[in-house]
Amino acid sequence: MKTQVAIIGAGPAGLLLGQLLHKQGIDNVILERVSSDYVLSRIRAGVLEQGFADLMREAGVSKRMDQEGEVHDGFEMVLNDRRIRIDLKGLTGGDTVIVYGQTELTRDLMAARVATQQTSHYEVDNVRPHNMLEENPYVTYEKDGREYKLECDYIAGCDGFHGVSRKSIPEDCIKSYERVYPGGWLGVLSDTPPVNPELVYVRHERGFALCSLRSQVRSRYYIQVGQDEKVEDWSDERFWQELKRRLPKDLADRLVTGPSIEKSIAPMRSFVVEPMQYGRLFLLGDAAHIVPPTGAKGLNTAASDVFTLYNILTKVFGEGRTELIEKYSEICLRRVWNGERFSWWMSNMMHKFEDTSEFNEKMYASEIEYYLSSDVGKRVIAEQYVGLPYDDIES
Ligand code: RFL
Ligand code: PHB
Repeated sequence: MKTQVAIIGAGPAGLLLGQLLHKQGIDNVILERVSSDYVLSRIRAGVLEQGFADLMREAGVSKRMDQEGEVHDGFEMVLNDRRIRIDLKGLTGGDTVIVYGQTELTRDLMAARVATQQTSHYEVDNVRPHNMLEENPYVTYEKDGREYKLECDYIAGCDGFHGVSRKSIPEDCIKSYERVYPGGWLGVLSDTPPVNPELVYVRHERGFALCSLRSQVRSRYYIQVGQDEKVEDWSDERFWQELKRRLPKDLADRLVTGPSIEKSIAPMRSFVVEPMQYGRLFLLGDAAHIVPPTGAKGLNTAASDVFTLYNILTKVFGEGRTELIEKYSEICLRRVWNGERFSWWMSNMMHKFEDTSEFNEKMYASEIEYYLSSDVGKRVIAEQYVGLPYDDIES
């Protein structure tokens, strides 16, 4: 078997890259470890930057996102029970975000792949990239007990944080940077009307809380929990009670509770690997970097990697511009570190971590008070929340 680009992983990064390459006539095959249903069962991101939405449009898969996604002009931050609005549109001169679930956009991308008869192999085992420093790389994998070899020109490692791509790079050729936060986010999805039409990020003595949504009839709520907490110990009732305690009174009073349709704990980690490539293997999305979810930057940063690789490969295959290959990591990392900084900063400002000194605790409280009391401070938050522009690959 032969293709131009072998893509490992059918998360949003792999699927979006595959669709964009297909539009340019570049053949690609996706290899995914689990079933498509399992991929769709993972409840994750909900907030899309404009750049992400534009890429979905360019890929020709934006119909449902444009119909059903909600455009949000702002969001709220709560300090000491005071609700402060970040007017994204006003502060950035017109930029907004779209609330549309990662599950839904993944579903749209999978459907487009089937409709355009592109090849994807789900439930494959033992995926391994080979010959990455040579001109003829290939990927081996097993399906139903048989071994296969997929020859290709380039390999896109879109297989998330626990994938095989990053681990295939010799340790002395990459360096990683990491902060693991003590604690995580306990999330609940419920078919209840959201407590507020816009997202609400809450800083509270008992820990962070977030009120998010998927639509006007489906809510997504999160509370910060300690690092040893287990999801089994959190009944729905206990979750709603704790959430209410962290919300300002007016929101707590009008919170509509109901049975959870999904409940899970997401860890909080900041992680970056440099460089994001090894010969003809490129790392994209969570395979190369992780952010704590506070700034809503994970999926959006994956999308900017996709934008960069897609534009580079279009010129490589279309115009023979192979020298651009070497620029991939450098271009991506500039934006990656911005997303990392913003997510780290938002996390520090809004959470209570047990390893933060009392002094730093005071500094964070003072810093976020200062930002939210100043129009310039709010603008700095707004500009980063809507997403910085993508870098031109010729720059
Ligand atoms: P994914 O989605 O993890 O997909 C990787 C795919 O690779 C497969 N795989 C393999 N396939 C073949 N062989 C192997 N050896 C393989 N190993 C793994 C996996 O099965 C999987 O299908 O990575 P990708 O595509 O880079 O996408 C990244 C995003 O999923 C992630 O950054 C976001 O979900 C993060 N995130 C958020 N990002 C945002 O931009 N906005 C948000 O509002 C937001 N909220 C969130 C989030 C992540 C969360 N969790 C659970 C970590 C909220 C939460 C709670
Ligand atoms: C979500 O709706 O899942 C969500 C929204 C904003 C975040 C993180 C998660 O910052």
